Amino acid sequence: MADVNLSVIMYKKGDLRLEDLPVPEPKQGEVQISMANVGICGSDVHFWTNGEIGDFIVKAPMVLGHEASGVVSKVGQGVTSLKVGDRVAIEPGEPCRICKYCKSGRYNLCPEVVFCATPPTNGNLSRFYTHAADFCYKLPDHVSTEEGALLEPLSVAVHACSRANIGLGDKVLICGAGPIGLVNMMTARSRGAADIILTDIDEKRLEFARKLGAKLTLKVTSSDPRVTAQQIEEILGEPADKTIECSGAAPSIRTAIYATASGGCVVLVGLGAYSVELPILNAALREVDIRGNMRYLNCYPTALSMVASGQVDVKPLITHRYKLEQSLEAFEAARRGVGVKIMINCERK
Ligand code: 572
Ligand code: ZN
Repeated sequence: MADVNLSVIMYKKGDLRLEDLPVPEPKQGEVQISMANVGICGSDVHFWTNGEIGDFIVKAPMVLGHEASGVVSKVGQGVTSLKVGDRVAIEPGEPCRICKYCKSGRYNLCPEVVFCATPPTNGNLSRFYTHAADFCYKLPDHVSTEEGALLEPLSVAVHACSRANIGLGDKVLICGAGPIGLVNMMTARSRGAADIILTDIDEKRLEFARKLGAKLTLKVTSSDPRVTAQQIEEILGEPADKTIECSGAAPSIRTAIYATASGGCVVLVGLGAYSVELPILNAALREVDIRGNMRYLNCYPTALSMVASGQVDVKPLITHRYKLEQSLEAFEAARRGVGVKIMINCERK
């Protein structure tokens, strides 16, 4: 197969192919990027296996991948912030910049955002890709392109912990010990949380979390969320001040509400069913705020500083590495739930 711009393309549900595409040229304000590393996210796997997430339906072939980094290979007209050879992390969503959300500074809520690997927009699991220069962040020499790609999930956590207002001395519950739960643990720790408990139904994930420094973990075994909440309270010594729900599972969201202290806050990060039954009176009468979370907002610079300063070490999240040519194998592994973060290297070697 010709390999001018080898790319990972999903044609339709269950149909993933490696194919060559033309090399895109950078438009005004854009850079062309020779892609370095792209992590596989749950949504990439979900689009491939289900063909849709909510209202977003894959109707035409789409390149996957949005947790990405690379090296600037060309600059478009008017770009002064970056030059050829700069290593960058790519923030995958470009908002419209003119709607009321963009103008008021909440660009993550822009309804017109163009986001990598969200239909109909192509992602960046390719050799070459073009992106708005101001949504690319230059990496210092000592920050690797693998870490650059991991700034994407880390930014989700920076936003979630900010939505929960996690601070000094807080007791924090994190539901779900997958990649997003783990970056939330690291970020909550950085923000000064005193005690952090992680829950999951999978003991292997909790074991991995403990290797990354989790001190408190609970394997969820009860089907009664009140029982699980009681177990969490016993471990923490009191209810959690703030909870970040990363599983999206209905029983876990119910547990999150019961386990959070009156006056506290539950941030919903995990993706699950469109509609779930919740103990809403329990939340309302105890002033437990239930907050949404949409990706991230001005979080890449913070995530980069956290990594560059050594405050967090995201590298151990990567459990499996593949070359772009092996992407179909990598996606099979991701579908089987192998490891934690699977990273694909797009460099021609
Ligand atoms: O890394 C960002 C990210 N965001 C996800 C999922 C995976 N990764 N979100 C959940 C799905 N929504 S969406 O609006 N959508 C498919 C565009 O339902 C976006 C945020
Ligand atoms: Zn993602």
